Amino acid sequence: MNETDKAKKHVGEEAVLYVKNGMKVGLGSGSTVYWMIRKLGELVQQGLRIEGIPSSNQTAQWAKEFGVPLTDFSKVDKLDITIDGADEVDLNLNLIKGGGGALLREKVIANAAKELIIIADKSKFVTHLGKFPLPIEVLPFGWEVTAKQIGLLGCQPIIRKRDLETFVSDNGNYILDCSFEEINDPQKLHEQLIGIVGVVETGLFVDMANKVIVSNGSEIEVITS
Ligand code: ABF
Repeated sequence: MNETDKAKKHVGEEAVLYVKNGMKVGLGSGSTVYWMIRKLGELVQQGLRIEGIPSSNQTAQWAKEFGVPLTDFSKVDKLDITIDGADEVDLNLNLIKGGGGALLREKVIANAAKELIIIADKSKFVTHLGKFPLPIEVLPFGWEVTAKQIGLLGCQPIIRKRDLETFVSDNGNYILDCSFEEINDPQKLHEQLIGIVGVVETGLFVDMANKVIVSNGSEIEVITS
């Protein structure tokens, strides 16, 4: 296991310390979250009583595999905590998410939670968001015209592909990866983007994270907003 993977495992396993009996837990997506769900499964085996709401089909599959009970928003109004990964974290704990394509449901579970905890290896930290191409979920209908309007804001949107086919999110939408290079005002950019018809959601999570648990592979640091 390389240093990055060690760090992902480290923060993933550390995050479960924040999960208490009886909690409703938002389960994020991605390879860091994988370690969190695996550990949560062990705790459930030992008697921890929780229910999770997954942010992707992949996460739901891992939860089933590791024995983490699931529920849904027809039975739950508020989540106690959501734990999720990120692609970039800035100095104000604003985030770029969606590299895995699950940003819309990730934002729903983040928004429904009393507390959002982000787990990240050290490499995710940046001074300014934007080096990582911003994922934007768009309606398939007319995506070409939506992409042109997004482009006017200073990027060249690239339609995400997987195995040469257009990538389709769990919600049946497309993802545009948009390199802005340096995002100086994430809130403003999010508002401009979400105002474009055809944009379903952006991967900018502004002022949402309460804590970021970060590791370099050996040491853990917890940064609180
Ligand atoms: C999710 O997983 C995403 O928002 C983000 O794209 C990704 C982080 O990836 P990983 O944990 O695999 O590095 O949290």
